[in-house]
Amino acid sequence: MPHSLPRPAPARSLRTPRNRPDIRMNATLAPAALRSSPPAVTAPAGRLGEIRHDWTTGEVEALFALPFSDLLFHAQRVHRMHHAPNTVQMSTLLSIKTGACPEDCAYCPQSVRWDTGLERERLLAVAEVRERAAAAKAAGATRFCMGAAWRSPKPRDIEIVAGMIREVRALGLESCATLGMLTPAQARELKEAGLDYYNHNIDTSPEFYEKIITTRDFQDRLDTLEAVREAGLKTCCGGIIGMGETVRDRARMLQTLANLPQHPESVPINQLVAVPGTPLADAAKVDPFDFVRTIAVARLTMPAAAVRLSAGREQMSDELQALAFLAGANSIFYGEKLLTTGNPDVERDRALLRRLGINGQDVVLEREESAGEACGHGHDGAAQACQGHDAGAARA
Ligand code: SAM
Ligand code: DTB
Ligand code: SF4
Repeated sequence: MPHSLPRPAPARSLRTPRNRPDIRMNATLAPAALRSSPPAVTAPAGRLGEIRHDWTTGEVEALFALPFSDLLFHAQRVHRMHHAPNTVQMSTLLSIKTGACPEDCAYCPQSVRWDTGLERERLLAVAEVRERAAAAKAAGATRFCMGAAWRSPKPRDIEIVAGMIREVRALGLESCATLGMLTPAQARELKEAGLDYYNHNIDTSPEFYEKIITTRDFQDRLDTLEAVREAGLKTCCGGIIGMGETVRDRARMLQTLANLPQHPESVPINQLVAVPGTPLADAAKVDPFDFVRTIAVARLTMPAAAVRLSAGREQMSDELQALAFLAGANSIFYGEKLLTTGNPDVERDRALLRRLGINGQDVVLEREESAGEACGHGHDGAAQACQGHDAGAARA
């Protein structure tokens, strides 16, 4: 196995500061007081930035244990090897079927087991979904994610959702769905309808899972993820921080994701939204720096994935979100609502992104991309930012 940093991906024109000197201070130039100090940055391993699937728990825990600034430095460096800096992908969520879910997920306001005062709603009509997707596009989102409070969809549900996916794609948006467990045949049906991403979170470590959900097991989640992959869909898979898990659980969750045969293209890191009525309503708050550490470790263990600063942003300061972007987050949920709980309003997000000099990411839908008609900038990957468009893509 190589023990040096891999070269940046050659096909992408990222603004990696290749010509700049290493920031470690040359001993002869350093002020006297610093001369005997150890190097400013201690690399935890020589393979950072490499796409790996053999992470040990100890290695991931060691990343969590790094001094905060060292961890963020490494994460930002790896981020720039694989991604356009200052670019964030924006997805808008819509709950297409709300509440009365038979599962017992302890964090979820939509479980029928908890009295959260949530009003249940039937599956929305395709026309309404189309309207909401068009509004999301007009506001600047590039992906539309449809979520349903199901354990698993029925055949008729899949037919209707397939119609929604077709409408979303016809608007020029990427499509994502999260509908619970899928059979391989259902995953293929969704792919045929034009679905780009399937969201299915492992939520936490294999060990902590049964403390949070008893109506399905960790292997059920992995089985659906495999069906989704087999169907040729991109996966969106992450978890929740703040449910009473240990740092080891966070490490084990990220290790599990990083050691999948293929990394998820998208890794949502949710901070628990503690909803009154759920068993986790009074869960202890996460130290914000520990949340940022989790983002950084996701970036380091899955260098090419989009890491989403996901649920919980409404409760975060602008400064904390900026730190999360520095740690390698490059995707957000955009729009006033997540599924049933709040999210920052678009004006606040636009202002924040503008203040930070962050652009919304442009996408070229896969089918258009292969035809090479959409922008003429020669993209090499469906979800890659178009550098040629970046300047004009500032939705903020
Ligand atoms: N029912 C489907 C399932 O569980 O896969 C799809 C919808 S479910 C709401 C999607 C994800 O939302 C969950 O896996 C969980 O990670 C996240 N989620 C749900 N409630 C949350 C909360 N209160 N705080 C943070 N994330 C939450
Ligand atoms: C994900 O990881 N987070 C989103 C999305 N995938 C479906 C959902 C967050 C839900 C937060 C609680 C709610 O709004 O109901
Ligand atoms: Fe149902 Fe999904 Fe909520 Fe669990 S997370 S209760 S499966 S909607």
